[in-house]
Amino acid sequence: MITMNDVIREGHPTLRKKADALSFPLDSEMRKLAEDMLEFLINSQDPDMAEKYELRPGVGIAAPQVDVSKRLIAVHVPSQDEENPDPEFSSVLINPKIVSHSVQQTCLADGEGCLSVDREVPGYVPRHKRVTVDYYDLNGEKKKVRLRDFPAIVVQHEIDHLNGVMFYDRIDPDNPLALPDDIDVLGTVEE
Ligand code: 4LI
Ligand code: NI
Repeated sequence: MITMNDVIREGHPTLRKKADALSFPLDSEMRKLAEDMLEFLINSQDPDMAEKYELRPGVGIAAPQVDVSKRLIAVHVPSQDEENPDPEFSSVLINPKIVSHSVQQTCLADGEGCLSVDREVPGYVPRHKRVTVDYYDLNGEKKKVRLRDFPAIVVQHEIDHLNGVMFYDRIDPDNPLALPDDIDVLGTVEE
């Protein structure tokens, strides 16, 4: 299983590389990696597993974060709705591509965290509020998904990793807490 020891941290050159596209059929090693990445996220969100294995909770992870420079991400965003036991979005996405997005932007009120960044970086990270993403699943089937708000932010953060981009590259260096006009802030009482 994947633990924090497998996760490379900022400063490692792999995090700044553009990852390579995958081709199908996936080999068994890549398939296993994809399954392990999704399992890591699920474990990291389980209080007992997280404590036992010292996992930091995450909702997204990209293959370059485990030093595999391939275009593969896993996302597991739990439902906030108590009535609904299904996760809001849980998938492995291979060769993901944002094919369209809203003009409207959003950002997290408390900023973004990253499994590869062991410090708090204050500042708003502007993201598209809605995205349409084309990708392939583990079986090589072509998929299209429309996401908004938190799941959309997570997928954008993870696709950035495939392009060597860190979330803090998107924070305004002169004024980290300046908000672009008309941005919608997620996780505030107005939500
Ligand atoms: C425990 C169990 C407050 C601070 C609020 C925790 C289950 C920050 C937010 C979680 C923040 C779960 C998250 C991300 C932020 C902050 C990621 C807690 C795990 C909230 C996910 C990739 C950015 C994603 C909202 C510096 C490791 N995740 N919080 N950002 N959660 N989580 N990101 N921001 N301020 N990062 O981190 O997985 S996109 Cl689900
Ligand atoms: Ni990250």
